[in-house]
Amino acid sequence: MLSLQQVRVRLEEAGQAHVLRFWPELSEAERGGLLRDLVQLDLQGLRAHCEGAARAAGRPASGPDPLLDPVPPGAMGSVRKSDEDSLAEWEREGLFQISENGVGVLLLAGGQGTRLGVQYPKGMFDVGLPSGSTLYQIQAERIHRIQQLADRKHGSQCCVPWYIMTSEFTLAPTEKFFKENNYFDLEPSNIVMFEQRMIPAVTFDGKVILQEKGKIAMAPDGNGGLYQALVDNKVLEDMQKRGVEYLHVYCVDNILVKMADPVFIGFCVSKGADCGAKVVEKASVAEPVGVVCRVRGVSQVVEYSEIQPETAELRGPGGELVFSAGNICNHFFTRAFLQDVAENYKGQLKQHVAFKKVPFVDTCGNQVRPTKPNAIKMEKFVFDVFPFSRNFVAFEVLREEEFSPLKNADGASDSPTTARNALLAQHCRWARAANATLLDGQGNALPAVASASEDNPPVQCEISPLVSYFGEGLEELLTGRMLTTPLLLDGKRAKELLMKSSVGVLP
Ligand code: UD2
Repeated sequence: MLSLQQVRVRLEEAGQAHVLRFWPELSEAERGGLLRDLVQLDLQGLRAHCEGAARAAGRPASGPDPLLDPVPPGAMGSVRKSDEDSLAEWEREGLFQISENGVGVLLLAGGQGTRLGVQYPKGMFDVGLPSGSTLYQIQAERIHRIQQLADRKHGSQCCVPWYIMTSEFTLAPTEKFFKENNYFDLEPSNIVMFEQRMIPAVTFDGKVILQEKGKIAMAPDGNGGLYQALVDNKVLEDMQKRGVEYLHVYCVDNILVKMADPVFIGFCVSKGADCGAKVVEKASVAEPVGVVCRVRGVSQVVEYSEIQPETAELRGPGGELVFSAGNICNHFFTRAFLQDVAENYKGQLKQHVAFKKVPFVDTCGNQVRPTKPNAIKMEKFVFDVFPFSRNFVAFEVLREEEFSPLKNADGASDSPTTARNALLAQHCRWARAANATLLDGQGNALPAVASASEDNPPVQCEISPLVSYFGEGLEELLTGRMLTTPLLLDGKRAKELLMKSSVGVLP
């Protein structure tokens, strides 16, 4: 461990001596904490980091827009445009790989969820479903079910390990939550939590910000911090030990996420891809999703915060958006590709600049809450490795089946209400496709509504992923049944239904 003197010298060399300005006033505990934080920092890299941030702040934003091209239609797979046979073949391939223990899932859960405004990790959020399930619970149940589907088909006893990238903010509460929930009945040794790095927020002139007299303002290094975190925490070695060759990486807040989706995995594997991304058609010009496109012929994502408005607004002859392939933070990687990135490319990832309001102590030691952005946070993005891929594929999926993110509090788009409604509407469709009639409390049949909204919420019909992952297996439970809502079709209820052979109204 470095001594205070050594830290002081390094801070001076990095032009950051002010960080110890309040040292004489700090308690022993505060000194210990600050020293620990400083020792963990890459002090040698700090100067370059701060200067880079300051330079970036001084530059006018300039995107690569003139060089952008949409992904050619032929280069993109699509659920909508593929025939039943191809979809079935990809699903078969995906389930086979899962049954061979060849597939893992990796959750990006290091974000702070500031837009949603909760003080705990987003995965712990309960969107108000009849089951009261949190996002973590739903995801865990999908892992159970996909393992079961692969086992039934192949007579295996497979495991889909769940890698979870957390940050200083989310690790402890996530660990505690999983423990309290008995790891959602998954085998704890198959859940691997690890932490991404944090980096300091800096002022526009490149000075590390003191959030308190004895505390530096730090933030996670973006979801592209994944690649460094994989190395720091020996995750690729763990994958290799388990025989995991394919990884499905996804973001925490999409309530419809199909984890280890066999169709997507099978599509990517059969195309020989080393890297892939699911996309949905953008819903509007301003939808906050990156666009998958090509820059000088190389596939990559241009993030919503960086695309020029004129480019985002470009339309084709039929009025459709030219850049319509919306990134939904669902990525496929082979282990070999991740290894290549870890060894050769992770240092080359672009640094993205975000301007934020970060509370700080001024030179006199007063606490200040800025009203306009005063700080730069540098972030890496998980998709910035796409240009290093040798065979990148994009796969377009149906929004109503696969994408409803929870980003904001109620009252805005992508909220708990929109996420809840998207899931319930999907489950109503599944129940009706299985020929069930849904009834209200008075026994009246409920009509199917074309699209749910806040004023016109979907019927309360929830199907646990333990019973069905993508609508499969519901006929034997539901066909010809009249079911009173609110309905929660969980494992227990499914057993009851199986036992009742006669068709009738069930409470
Ligand atoms: C992400 C995508 C965007 C679009 C959108 C869809 C990126 C960079 N952008 O934007 O193109 O697909 O999602 O919902 O992927 N996270 C970490 N560590 C961090 C920061 C974030 O693990 O340091 C996680 C976070 O917990 C979440 C995911 O990354 O699971 C996406 O982060 P976000 O919600 O801040 O991303 P957003 O909505 O700006």
